[in-house]
Amino acid sequence: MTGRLNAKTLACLPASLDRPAYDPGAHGAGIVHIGVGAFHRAHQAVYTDAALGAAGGDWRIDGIGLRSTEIADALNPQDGLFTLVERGVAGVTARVIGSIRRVIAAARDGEAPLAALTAPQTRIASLTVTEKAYGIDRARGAVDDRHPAIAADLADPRAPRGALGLLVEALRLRREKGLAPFTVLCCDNLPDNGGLVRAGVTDFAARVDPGLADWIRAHVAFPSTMVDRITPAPTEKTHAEAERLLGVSDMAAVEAEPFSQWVIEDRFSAGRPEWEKGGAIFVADVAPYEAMKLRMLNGSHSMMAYAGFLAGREYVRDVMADEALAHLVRRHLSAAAATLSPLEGIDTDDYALALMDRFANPAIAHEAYQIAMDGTEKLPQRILAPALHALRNGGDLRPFAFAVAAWMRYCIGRLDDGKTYRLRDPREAEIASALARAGGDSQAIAAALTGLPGLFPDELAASGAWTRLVGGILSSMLEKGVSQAVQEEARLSA
Ligand code: CS2
Repeated sequence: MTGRLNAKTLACLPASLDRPAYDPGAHGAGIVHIGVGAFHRAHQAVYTDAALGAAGGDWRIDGIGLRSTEIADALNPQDGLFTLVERGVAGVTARVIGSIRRVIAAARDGEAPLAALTAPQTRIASLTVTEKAYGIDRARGAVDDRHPAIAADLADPRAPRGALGLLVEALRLRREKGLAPFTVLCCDNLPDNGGLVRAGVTDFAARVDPGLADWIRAHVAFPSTMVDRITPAPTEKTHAEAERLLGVSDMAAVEAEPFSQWVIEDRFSAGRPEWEKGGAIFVADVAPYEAMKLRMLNGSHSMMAYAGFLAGREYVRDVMADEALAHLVRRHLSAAAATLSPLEGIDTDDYALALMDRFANPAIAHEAYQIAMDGTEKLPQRILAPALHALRNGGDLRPFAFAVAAWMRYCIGRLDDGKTYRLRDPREAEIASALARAGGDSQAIAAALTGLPGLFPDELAASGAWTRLVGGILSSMLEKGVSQAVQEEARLSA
């Protein structure tokens, strides 16, 4: 068979292939999801597919791509269908997912996102837009006026282009029309992600219409969630694998590890799919799960992305195959675990062992360079928060200082062999001018990057113990080269 995956060809796929246990076309949409990238397709869309199969309901997803038109062009001709390729140690399995109904490309169809968000049947607005897209200043619990999307949307709030602006305008219109609000569900790797987005949305709304902000405070639910599944960016290989398994082409296929976890606060004002049918866990308080995942999984991910990339390791699995780096990952996991409050039923040693296996998965090609991007958005919750905890409680600071020194070395944008690369960080211009002012001295570089406004907690930046560690490790990386510095670091803590 040749052709493309879609509602017609679905019936002709090989019998061995898992597919929706329901007729996708018979279910309406109840969720509008902003950010239909690979992570959403390998995570929330899969849980929703399981919920639709087990319990039915009008809970399909209308996706919104804020910038990209590619995902709409890949998924719409396929009636929203795509393949999830799961790559584990035991082999490859594939499953066709039917929970996405269509994707709106906001760049092309400016009216459609608000139309979807204000449809009476929309009961949940969820988001996976990456940390940098929100533009919320956590310390002030307010939007950051200098954020490009926030500034543009505050200037023209009736024609929003950013995630927060869209949510606020949609809620304003729903209130005006007498429609119940949707629940806002943030699925990005941010601590207290529901509380953070609530603060941003209400502050944005207050600037547009204070009465709207009061209404949002009183009526809109913002449950927090912890999302987890290692999902490398799809490549040509992903498409080729899907085509081999399906017999038809699939331009929206994604690949992921077999492991998946979703922990959600059960506070939905207008109902929700039975995501527990797909294995989601509903709890009263997500915070301890979030802290564990952000500090252990994401924290060690960031550390190994910087140190591994600089030491010439392309993928996470290559980092894990390097004895010294794998040792530093293990060290980081245990230092991060020591900063957590105990969580009933969870053993952080077991969690760390499971993470080591997940990282080492030889079937997943997860680029260190992919994880390294947006460091200034990721470090605070992944590395700096546990570092501050360690500082206050006499814990082990060195693993966190090593991660920060590796990030600083990465900010220079040049490998030890002279090859250059792009930083891909929303603050890269600021970083470049801080580095230009600092010159070549490692202490000056460390001080300049530590001084980036709002990045490091004051208490950490002011600690002599901390700055000495970071400066010392950075200088060893610059003088001896990263590979040598990694070897010595591993020996030191063996
Ligand atoms: C990674 C995450 O790219 C990154 O920063 O740390 O995307 C990570 O793979 C996921 O959070 C795993 O759930």
